[in-house]
Amino acid sequence: MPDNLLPFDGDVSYLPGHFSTSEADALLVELDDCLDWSQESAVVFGKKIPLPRLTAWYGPTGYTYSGVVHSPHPFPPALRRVAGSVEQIAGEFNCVLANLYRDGRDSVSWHSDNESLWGERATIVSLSFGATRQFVLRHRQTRQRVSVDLEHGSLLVMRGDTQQLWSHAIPKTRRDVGRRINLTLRRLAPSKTR
Ligand SMILES: O=C(O)CCC(=O)C(=O)O
Ligand SMILES: [Mn+2]
Repeated sequence: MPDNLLPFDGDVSYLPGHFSTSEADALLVELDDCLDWSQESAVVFGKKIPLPRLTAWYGPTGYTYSGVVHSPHPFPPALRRVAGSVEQIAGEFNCVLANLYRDGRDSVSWHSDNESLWGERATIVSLSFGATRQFVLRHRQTRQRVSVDLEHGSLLVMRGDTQQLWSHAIPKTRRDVGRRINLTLRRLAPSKTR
């Protein structure tokens, strides 16, 4: 595995070119087409706010966050292939949260993927297709920042205490960027599969 990008309190590694350009080109088209994208809204202080991106959820059970309810969905063939491609590196995954950033106005705000669904010290794999976007990590206590540009066909693995001690975000950008699809692969904690 490549070097840890974090200076302390977690483990994030970045692997550009996990997929070749032609494989990533084909997956970008296939995922755009076959995933069941929807415009969800989050409830913030009692108000429904549309998320600044489209999302799709695949997994054996439903998933709820910020009041967004995703019903259970089995993996389509493209997601089975993608999950298979990371098994050697990070093990098996049974859930995917997919994000579609239509342009630079789409984003994901500061958060950690630290829900009990994923268990403690969860490993989360993130795959990127399409436009390069900046991914920023911020230490929850020291506010120290680390950023990495997530390129077409790249893989990012977050492990250990990363979700407990760091937050992450994809900021909006004024640059004229095209569509980007991100897949976050997650594993349900054993106690949550029933
Ligand atoms: O788009 C990305 O690279 C990050 C998405 C993310 O953090 C999430 O879905 O939890
Ligand atoms: Mn996340």
